[in-house]
Amino acid sequence: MTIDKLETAEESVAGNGLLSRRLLLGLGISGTAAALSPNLLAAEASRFNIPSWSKQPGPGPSAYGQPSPFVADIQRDPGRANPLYPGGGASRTPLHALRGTLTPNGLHFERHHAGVPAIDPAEHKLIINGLVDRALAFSYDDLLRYPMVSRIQFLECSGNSGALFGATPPQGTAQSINGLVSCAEWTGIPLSVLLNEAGIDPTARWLSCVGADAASMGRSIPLDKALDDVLVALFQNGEPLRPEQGFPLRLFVPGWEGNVSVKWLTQLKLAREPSQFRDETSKYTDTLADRKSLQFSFPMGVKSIITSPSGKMQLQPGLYQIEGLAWSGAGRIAKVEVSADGGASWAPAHIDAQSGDKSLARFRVPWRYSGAPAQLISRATDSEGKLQPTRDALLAEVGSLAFYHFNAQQCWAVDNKGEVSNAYV
Ligand SMILES: Nc1nc2c(c(=O)[nH]1)N[C@H]1C(S)=C(S)[C@@H](COP(=O)(O)O)O[C@H]1N2
Ligand SMILES: [Mo]
Repeated sequence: MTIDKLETAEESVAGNGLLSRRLLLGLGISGTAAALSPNLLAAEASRFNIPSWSKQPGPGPSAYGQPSPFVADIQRDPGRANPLYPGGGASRTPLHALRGTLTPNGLHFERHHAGVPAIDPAEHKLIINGLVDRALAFSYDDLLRYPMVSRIQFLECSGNSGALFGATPPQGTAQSINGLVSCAEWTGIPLSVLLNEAGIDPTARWLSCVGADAASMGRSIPLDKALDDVLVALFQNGEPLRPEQGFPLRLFVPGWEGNVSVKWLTQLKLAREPSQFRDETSKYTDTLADRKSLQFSFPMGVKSIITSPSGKMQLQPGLYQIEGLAWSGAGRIAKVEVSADGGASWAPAHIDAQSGDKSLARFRVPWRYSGAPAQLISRATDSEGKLQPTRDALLAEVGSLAFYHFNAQQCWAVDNKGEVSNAYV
């Protein structure tokens, strides 16, 4: 099928080149792949060229696999170390370079307040005390004997995309602006099992959770959430947690800001009140316009980002897949819409397999870039019917002193030279 014939199969569904998602679903439209990669070679041209790697055996099996050296540039972005804050900082997931919905363990984002402790699991204990019938101490081996459950769920730092609160649009990539979100299969013991084993005093309302890192990171979570769906996670995508993610064990609090998923977990203390830890008073509170602070804004709002095309990419006129990720702390993603004209009109995106509640969903929609300027925006709706707000609506609600929990619609502007940059609309 020639490209000309394909044009007739392209069904416009919204302004500035957005096409029906049917184009990407393989519904008998041959030639779509060729239109997406205009440099596709005819098979004859390369048929007799036997590459060197086909002529002799390669190295044999290895003890622990590594990514191909040809994709060695797909890396976390750890930013610059701050000597005043040893071990502190974050590294971001290269969202623009990945596909699917799971983040490989080596590329899961990191956020550490005092670096990664080198914990010997044989020396580590998880203690449950406070308002319990009997205080308990679990070794790593004790915990490994418990029945475990597995769930595919996202983790997002509440500081993710925080630069978008700034007065001028920050320039960067999907990784540098939005890369504090990842998704993994977390396997561990339901926290309720361990708390019930200690025996919960009926007056207990809160759970104080402390990590064994030098930051002694502590957070308080309401007991009803702790008993609902929180895990003491020991495995991540099938292997023991990486040290960066909290080896030997961490709390995993589905749908809530990443900070409460305390890594290197060592103590759980039941109490009547929250502990007022440093990380829930001086930090991780939302400052409102009147300079009062909202403490304990736990759930992450409904959000989506376009990962391609995204910041710093360079486009040529032609057919593209706009694709990205959507998630919500409230549950599933019900719908994602994409605009190419700054929000004037919207096309429904196709949502690829979504692993379940509070997992990342991948969406895509075909788009013909004519070479004229475009403003690409996505907006998600979750299973509770919540629509991702515009930036203006979010700012009107939380004020301009806010820093955490940015979940507004984000715009990538494509100019008439095909350069993609971040823009406010
Ligand atoms: N003990 C401890 N737990 C911690 C942190 C920390 O510095 N120390 N950082 C928190 C923050 S701010 C986030 S966003 C998540 C990040 O988890 P990750 O590094 O596995 O992505 O861990 C949380 N748990
Ligand atoms: Mo965080």
